[in-house]
Amino acid sequence: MEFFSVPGAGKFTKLLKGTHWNWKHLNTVIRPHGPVSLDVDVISKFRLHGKLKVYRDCSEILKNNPSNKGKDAVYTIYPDLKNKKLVYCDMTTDGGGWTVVQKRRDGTTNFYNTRSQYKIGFGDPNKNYWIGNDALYLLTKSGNQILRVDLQKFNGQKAYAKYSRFSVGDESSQYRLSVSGYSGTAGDSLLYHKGMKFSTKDQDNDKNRGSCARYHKGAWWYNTCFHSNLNGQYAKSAVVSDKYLSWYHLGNKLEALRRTSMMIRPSK
Ligand SMILES: [Ca+2]
Repeated sequence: MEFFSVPGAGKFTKLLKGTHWNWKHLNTVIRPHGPVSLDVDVISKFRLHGKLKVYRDCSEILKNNPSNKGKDAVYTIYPDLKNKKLVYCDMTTDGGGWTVVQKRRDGTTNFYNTRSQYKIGFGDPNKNYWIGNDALYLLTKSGNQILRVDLQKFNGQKAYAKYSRFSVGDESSQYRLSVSGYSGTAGDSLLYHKGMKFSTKDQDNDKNRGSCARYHKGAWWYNTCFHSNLNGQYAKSAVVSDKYLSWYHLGNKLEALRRTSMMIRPSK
């Protein structure tokens, strides 16, 4: 029997409509001379009070929660304001609010990965990771991002390179690199990569007749081929070779580095 043809159903309907509940009729049981029983599925529609705070990047987290200053850690951001991503936030260096997009600490994470792995990102934000090229595009498309690259050699020496403008194109541009406004102590080893597309071992977008990504065992905005290769293989010592993560203008040689990080922050 249909719910609405049951005697008295109107009363129930009125009762349920008077509530703020979303409900659905499930079953009706009628016994001769007995009560009519109705099964109704009630889906509550309570609204959560208070705003769920969603932050696009580490600078927004710090701006809205100034007590996080100095607390470098893994935080949750929403680069497109919908999908979450775990990232490391540097809340200390140069005022903090930096979203770390690349980090190398040791050799426990493989960086010789495919186009699709670089697209979504990989690794552990606490140790070694790549944020993902789609996230890089989303976080830099506003056009006002600063990039800071921090490098450490195996002898402990530190250096940095800062760029006043940094952005990465979308997937259809093959994540083309825009970078300018260098300052710092490490030398400008990104200049040679300006305007280049991102290449991986399975997608050759470089200007070399061969594959820079395959030859140098990395993934980068290769030209023909590189002055920097921060996603190259991890070496256990300061070997000079074109296979490892290096930044040419730091010492004018391709010396394997111990630690690297790339991080971004809005300029205003
Ligand atoms: Ca090529």
